Amino acid sequence: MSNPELNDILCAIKQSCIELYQTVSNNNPFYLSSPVNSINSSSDTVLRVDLIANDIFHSILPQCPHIHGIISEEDKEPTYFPANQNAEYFIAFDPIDGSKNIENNITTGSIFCIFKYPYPIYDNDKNNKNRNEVRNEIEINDPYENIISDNQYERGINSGRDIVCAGYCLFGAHCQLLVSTKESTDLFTYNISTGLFELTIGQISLPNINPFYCINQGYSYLWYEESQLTAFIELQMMRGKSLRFVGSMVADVHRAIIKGGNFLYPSNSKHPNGRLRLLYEVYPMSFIFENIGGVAITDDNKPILDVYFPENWHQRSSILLFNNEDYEEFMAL
Ligand code: FDP
Repeated sequence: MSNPELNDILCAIKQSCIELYQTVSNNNPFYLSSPVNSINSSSDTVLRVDLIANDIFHSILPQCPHIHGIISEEDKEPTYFPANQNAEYFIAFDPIDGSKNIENNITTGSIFCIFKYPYPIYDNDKNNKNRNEVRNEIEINDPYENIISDNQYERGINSGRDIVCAGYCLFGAHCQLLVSTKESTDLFTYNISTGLFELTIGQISLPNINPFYCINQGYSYLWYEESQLTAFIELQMMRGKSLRFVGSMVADVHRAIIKGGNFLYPSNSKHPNGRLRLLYEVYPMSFIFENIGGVAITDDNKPILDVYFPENWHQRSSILLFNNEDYEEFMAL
């Protein structure tokens, strides 16, 4: 990577992922998946491995001088590092996605996205101007009713378009890291004997084949009737496509990236705003999908990366990830 600061940040993320991979591999899965009697800020039951994973990232990331602050799905609010006051990057991450799959030995993974502040921290005029412009625009035409909190906009982040790098690390039969920037999306596999991530596939682009569709179809009783989504699923079934749903978003999205197909997690009557979290799951996967030639939209057809940075750190969102062929079919319905 040509940006030395991003390189340093990725080194810290890699180090965290390796430590987490070793922890997951070396501990009893039933111990890791035991609940710790608490609910996190996203209202999910917290498992021991969620806490362990979060602690690992929290202990390693502050050591990188380019990181101004971080927030994870397990945190109530962001942590800012006083020693890195003038740093320009902010990281949102899901320390271990799919953690409910740990006890049955199914792939889980860490997901992250790195925002670069549009303006340096000392440029308050620009930051205020930017914030006010966004606020006016929202008041005029925002159908999503997202209100901007001054706190989150103090450094000028507007939306997912301010992400400069995103990726995930899979903990499965192999430990694999996917890193995506506007320039390139590359997949690396961890080599236990060298202790390094080695390049497996460079310059990934999305396969234009659709052997599978991927959705939790068990929730079809909660879907909105006669929607574009239900019509699309009927089409998949009529065509005899195979259904795949691992139940770890990170593994389901990875399959679509490597073997083709889509990933669909729509809103429903139980989760009218969607189920997955915008900052920790939805933005990063959308950034990756766009970079490799795919499309990422909400179920009312808004490009996800255009959705304003959330007022609530744990805001949920619907997410539909398509390759071009699937997208065209969906839009024609
Ligand atoms: P998990 O709670 O195990 O972390 O992040 C939420 C998530 O997993 C996703 O990885 C996964 O796609 C989804 O939950 C599965 O939830 P449902 O079984 O309710 O669809």
